[in-house]
Amino acid sequence: MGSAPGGGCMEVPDLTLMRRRTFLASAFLAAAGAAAAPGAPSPALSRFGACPSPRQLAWHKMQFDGFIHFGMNTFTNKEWGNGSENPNIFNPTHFDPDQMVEAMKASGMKGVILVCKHHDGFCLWPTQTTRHSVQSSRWRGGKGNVVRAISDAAGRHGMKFGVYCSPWDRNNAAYGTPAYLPIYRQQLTELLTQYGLVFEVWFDGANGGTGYYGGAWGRRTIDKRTYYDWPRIWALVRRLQPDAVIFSDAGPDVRWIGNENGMAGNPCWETFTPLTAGGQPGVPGDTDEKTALHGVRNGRFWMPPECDVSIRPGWFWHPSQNSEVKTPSQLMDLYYDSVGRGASFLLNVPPTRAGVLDAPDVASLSQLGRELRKTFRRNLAQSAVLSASSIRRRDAVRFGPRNLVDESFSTFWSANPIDTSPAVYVDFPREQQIEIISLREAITYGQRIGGIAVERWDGKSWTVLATATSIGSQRLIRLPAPVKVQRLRVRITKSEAPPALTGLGLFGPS
Ligand code: FUL
Repeated sequence: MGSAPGGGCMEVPDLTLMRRRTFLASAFLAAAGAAAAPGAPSPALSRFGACPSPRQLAWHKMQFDGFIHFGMNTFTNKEWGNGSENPNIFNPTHFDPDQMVEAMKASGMKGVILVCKHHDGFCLWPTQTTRHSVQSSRWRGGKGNVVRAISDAAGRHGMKFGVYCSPWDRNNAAYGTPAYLPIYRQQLTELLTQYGLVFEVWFDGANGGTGYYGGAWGRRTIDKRTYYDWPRIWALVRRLQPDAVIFSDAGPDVRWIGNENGMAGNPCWETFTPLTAGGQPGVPGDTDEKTALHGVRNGRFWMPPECDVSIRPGWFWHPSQNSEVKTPSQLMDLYYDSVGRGASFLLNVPPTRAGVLDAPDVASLSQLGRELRKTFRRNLAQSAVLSASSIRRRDAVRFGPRNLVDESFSTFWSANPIDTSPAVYVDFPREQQIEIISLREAITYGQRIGGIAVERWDGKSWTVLATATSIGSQRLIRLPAPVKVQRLRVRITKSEAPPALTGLGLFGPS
């Protein structure tokens, strides 16, 4: 018995494996011999396929954000206003942005995206582009600014801030004509220049139709692909907020998952080729929902999915839905079905007419946060001996399995390119109970892994506890029941390039 190249773990007495190890060991030595002189920097791992941009990498780290739908509909008890609403109706009596942001933060969210203008066209900030805004409401004598208040509160509580500004505007007289386009760009310009750093700009896909455009009821039909001149809008966002990701049905940076249930498909690839838009990214309202649900293996673009869903049946607050607030356990399931499949989870929590989050919603958020903290409190893998079937360049510092548990996204374990069955071994000093397994790929280098098996050593042989295909930014596996293990391995069963994993988490029952 020897130790695996990562050092530390007991070898499995399997002859085939031992033969392969011997072969691998000599191959490593040969590779090491061919390497540059000692002290010379080794080249970085080469990237595979479409890879994330720095702004996408920063977004991937957030994983869980809040959405706020608040506006005219809150007061009219509707989901879609038609553009004829009287601005005076908007009058929250106890508006408290800190209460909202604090409750969201308590759930584990990292950012908050505010619907600054919904399809009814009412602007929650004092825009120069229309009178149909908070300026014309009696709220705070027309001096209120919801965008300012929420963005400031986000800043105070260490949350990032994002904006949604509906392209469709059922109030604007110019909607559907070329004259609306500079108005819309001006609205975006105001939002992207006056409220600090924005982490995400959310472009909704609902487009064109009936409304009270300029006061007269009518239908305005537009071509969603050409009308808005999206390339010009993307360029504007890039210029004003270079670090913000742009969300729409098909990117360019983040794609819609294709449903409003908060669930990603399984598998779910971070890469995508938006075929409905002629293979090009970035047309809101234009996607193939079935394909978006799973993404496209080796797709043309790194375009990770976002799963949006409301904590209530509606996006806006309706008193009749007070008893339909999702429970902490439903929210936990959604977390596993989104974050746990490499997507981000965007959970809408709509404020009441008073301008606060409602008690049942706050209770669910706080319980969810407690549950998440409890579940992921202690990574048992940190106290285990970690080893690997092989280590890239035999450089255990840069590429060894210890990097899997250091909580850094920039260090990772990578196998030697000639390792045909790469695996990481986990040896606990004492038997442990595990229930949740977390894996993260080093996605800077692309989505490489296409299959893994988590196996438990029962003293004689390996038994499979779980398998998965896509990993990406994170894969969370919940075992049906806690399992006792002393020795475990994560075997990469399929990979398009030498695998590179940045995180391995093993969590017991909470
Ligand atoms: C949809 C909109 O029509 C809904 O009202 C909501 O804003 C949701 C997030 O996106 O397309």
